[in-house]
Amino acid sequence: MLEKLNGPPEAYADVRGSYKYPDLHGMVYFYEVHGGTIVVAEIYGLPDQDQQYLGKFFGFHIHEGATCTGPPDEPPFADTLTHYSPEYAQHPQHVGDLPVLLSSYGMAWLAVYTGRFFPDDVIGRTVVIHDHPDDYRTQPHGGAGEKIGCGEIKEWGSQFTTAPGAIIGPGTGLQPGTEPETGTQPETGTQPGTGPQMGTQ
Ligand SMILES: [Cu+2]
Repeated sequence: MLEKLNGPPEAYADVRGSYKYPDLHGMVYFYEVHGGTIVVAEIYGLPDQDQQYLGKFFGFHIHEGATCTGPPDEPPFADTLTHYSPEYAQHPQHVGDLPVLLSSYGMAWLAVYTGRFFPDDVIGRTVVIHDHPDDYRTQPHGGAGEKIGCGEIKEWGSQFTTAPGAIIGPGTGLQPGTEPETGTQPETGTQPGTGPQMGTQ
């Protein structure tokens, strides 16, 4: 299945932190493969400052809401609602339940296969990162705590046709030089047809 990652994904989410976590950012990619989806997440700026070497675990789910918005008087990303679960299910049997992220010096990279959904099923929903690990028991959210990061899941390719300023890449609020291995390179996946470059350069 690994060769699938050399091509473009079917969907992606551009993840940003809440106002309390302005350094948090990254990308999540969704590749359709083998009756399901490979989810690849590359996230920077996770809050593990007091435990950088060991890192920390952060809850990571697909939520059913479509946007990373919410009323100003509510906790961040309230409109992401609850875990994506087309039919009633208990946690962690929601379709959108995923393994936790593990950070190291604020960075996390995760690849996981799930047969619970196809990329098409989650376009128009959101990925959410929480400040605590998921215990995979507590109802209904795994005790994962506050929503600290969020990305809206969009069809791959849509980022190339939207208005200037909406395009992923330099000048969109990402901070060049804060990502250890990329330097001044554009964020991955900015060139049509090439797909994200998973460290294959
Ligand atoms: Cu969640």
